[in-house]
Amino acid sequence: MNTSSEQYLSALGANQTLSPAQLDELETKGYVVIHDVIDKDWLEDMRAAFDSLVEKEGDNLAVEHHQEATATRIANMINKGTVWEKAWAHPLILSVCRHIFQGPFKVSSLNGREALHHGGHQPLHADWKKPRPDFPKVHLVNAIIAIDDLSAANGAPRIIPGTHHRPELPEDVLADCGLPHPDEVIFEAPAGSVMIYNAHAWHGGTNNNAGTRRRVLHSLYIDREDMQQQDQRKWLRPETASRLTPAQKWLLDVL
Ligand SMILES: O=C(O)CCC(=O)C(=O)O
Repeated sequence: MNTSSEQYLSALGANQTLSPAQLDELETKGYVVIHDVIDKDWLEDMRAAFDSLVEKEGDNLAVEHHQEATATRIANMINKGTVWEKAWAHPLILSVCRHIFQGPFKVSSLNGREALHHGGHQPLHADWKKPRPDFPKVHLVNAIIAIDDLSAANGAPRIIPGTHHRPELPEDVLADCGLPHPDEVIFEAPAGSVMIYNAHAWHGGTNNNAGTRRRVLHSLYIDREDMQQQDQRKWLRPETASRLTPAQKWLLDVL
């Protein structure tokens, strides 16, 4: 990590100490779950902002990324409200990213997702699909932020511990990535919790059978040498740029 990256990460507060248990989970399982990251008032603001974006964008929802038949998605949230800034630039999330990447990184995208009633199931997948001649280098880290309580009944995400250590994609080795996996763990957690994971680990959304709200944010980070999912040099709006600190601009790679 060069000096300027170190300085920007320090300015962002990405130097929090992780506990030995968290470090062990990141190494062995590939993810860590942290509760009470987002407080009640902030959650209320996020819920209201999420729903108002859904209403406002209608059929155009997630056109900047991709739409999903049985889940609501919102893309490019970096440019859709101040309430999200504290999420993609959250010091604790960035501290975990820093540990997983072990090198400079940037924001790749900030998206919202909600599995609809009876929908939302996804095949197990890794977020990085390209070849990995540099395995085990980490290209992607994701933070799934629970805006609502997440449960097995309402379509919480599943993850297969330890698969961040595997160079293969699940579709290369599993007969059917859509089936339940014997080792899967469901990210069941109260609103305000965050699961931060090495996004080479196999994971996916599950079905929202209960039909209760299960809004989440996907705050995705990528190695600084790689291409962002949503190129912020293209998408950054002047009003977003005007309120960002130099360190936040560095994190979005728009300096
Ligand atoms: O929101 C979730 O349940 C996980 C979704 C996911 O893994 C994805 O959209 O790639």
